[in-house]
Amino acid sequence: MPHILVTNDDGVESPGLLALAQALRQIGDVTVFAPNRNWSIAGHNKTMHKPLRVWSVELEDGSPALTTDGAPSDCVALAALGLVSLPVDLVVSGINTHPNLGFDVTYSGTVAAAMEAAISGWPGIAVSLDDGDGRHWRTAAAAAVKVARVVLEKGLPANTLLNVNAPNLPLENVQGYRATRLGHRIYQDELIERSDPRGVPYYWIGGAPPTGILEEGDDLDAVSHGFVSVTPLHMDMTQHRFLDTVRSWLS
Ligand SMILES: [Mn+2]
Repeated sequence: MPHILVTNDDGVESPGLLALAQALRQIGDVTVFAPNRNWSIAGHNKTMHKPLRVWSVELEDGSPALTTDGAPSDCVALAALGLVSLPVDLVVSGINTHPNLGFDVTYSGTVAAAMEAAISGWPGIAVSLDDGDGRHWRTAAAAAVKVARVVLEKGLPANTLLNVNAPNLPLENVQGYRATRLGHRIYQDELIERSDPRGVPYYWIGGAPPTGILEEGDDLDAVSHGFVSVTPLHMDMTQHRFLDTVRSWLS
């Protein structure tokens, strides 16, 4: 059986993590190593300025897990440094409670864990569930199993990860799977100013959930039409088409 490392950014007690771990046990030996608190929207971290503690805990179904006060990406980094039994054949991060579409991937702790996997030379998959009424974990878990199965068989190119987003629908209502590119998120953030008990102002980034520009072929469009979106991401963020222009500026 392949060895699958499962992590997330919502914390070790998240029902999405449990659903993912349980589903992936169909196809591999699962080690769960996840943060002890919510790291959503915390991006890609490497904790180097403080010690990291690791504890053994149990998931709600009684299965063993490891947890830490580090970030999701720290879980993967610690695993790569030998904190779990090696080798690891695949890292799957999620199931995130909210979607990670378009620019969201740059904020996401869920995606950051899969990026850390890519940096460690392991295939990584981030799995997220769209917003909406109820939580159709089973749909996202089934998508994770399907994609993980293929990745275990075929592998991924170097420095590449997959970003999977499932629609929040009953499994039987899913329209299918689409390979997509990242879409264009529109954030509706608002500055909320309040005063603390001593009258000193503080600020919150508030506002409505993000929307986006839906374009055929992108992740936002696929999920909004009931498809599971699978976006290949690359660690090389170079804007290759702009490289010649920058070169010309410097000549
Ligand atoms: Mn999250």
